[in-house]
Amino acid sequence: MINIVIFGPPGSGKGTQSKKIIEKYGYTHISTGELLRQEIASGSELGHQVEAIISKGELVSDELIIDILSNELDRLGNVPGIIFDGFPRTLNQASELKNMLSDRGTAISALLFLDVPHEVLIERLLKRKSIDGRADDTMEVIENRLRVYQQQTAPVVEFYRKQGKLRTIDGTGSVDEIFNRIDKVLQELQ
Ligand code: B4P
Repeated sequence: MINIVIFGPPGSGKGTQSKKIIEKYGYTHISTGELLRQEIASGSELGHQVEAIISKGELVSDELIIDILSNELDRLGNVPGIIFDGFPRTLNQASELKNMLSDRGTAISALLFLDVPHEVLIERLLKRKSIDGRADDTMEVIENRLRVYQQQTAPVVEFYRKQGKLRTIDGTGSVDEIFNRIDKVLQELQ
């Protein structure tokens, strides 16, 4: 079983590249951002709580997201491969993921780190705001999401570097150019 983490700051193209990977390799996509947006759309009490956090650009609690992810893994059962998109976002989530996968007899194969400069991230997210109107894509919230990323999420890279699983991908250029770089790494893992 191949388990990939697609990783990078907000707007680095995790969701965009995940779609391309799934098309070619047929892996199962788990996007914690999508799972949270579904919870919000359901109108549940939990969804209201989640909405208040996401709209400020903060992370939801590790406890909540680990719970959601663990349920999702149980629901999926045995699949040939998984792309974790937007998870882990803290060191605690990274070590919990290691335990959850080891309990299921598997492990992360590689973390693909999409490396994109700050100004390109802001440009992409503001463009998405004008197309999709996502509530957390306003300038103020984007700045906070990038701050939260630097403080809480960026250290996750070291966790995987130490295990020899870090693969850094130049995340600039066209969607297809970036995918070709990712594809080379994935072919080595097959
Ligand atoms: P996510 O849904 O993961 O949002 P993201 O980081 O903004 O998205 P991504 O990097 O996937 O960007 P995309 O491909 O869409 O999370 C949303 C929120 O949920 C978080 O802020 C947090 O509050 C919460 N959350 C999620 N997971 C959590 C966790 N584990 N723990 C706690 N909280 C959690 O690309 C962005 C834009 O760029 C798109 O419009 C795309 O079209 C464009 N783009 C992509 N590639 C491009 C390219 N090469 N050139 C030009 N444009 C490009």
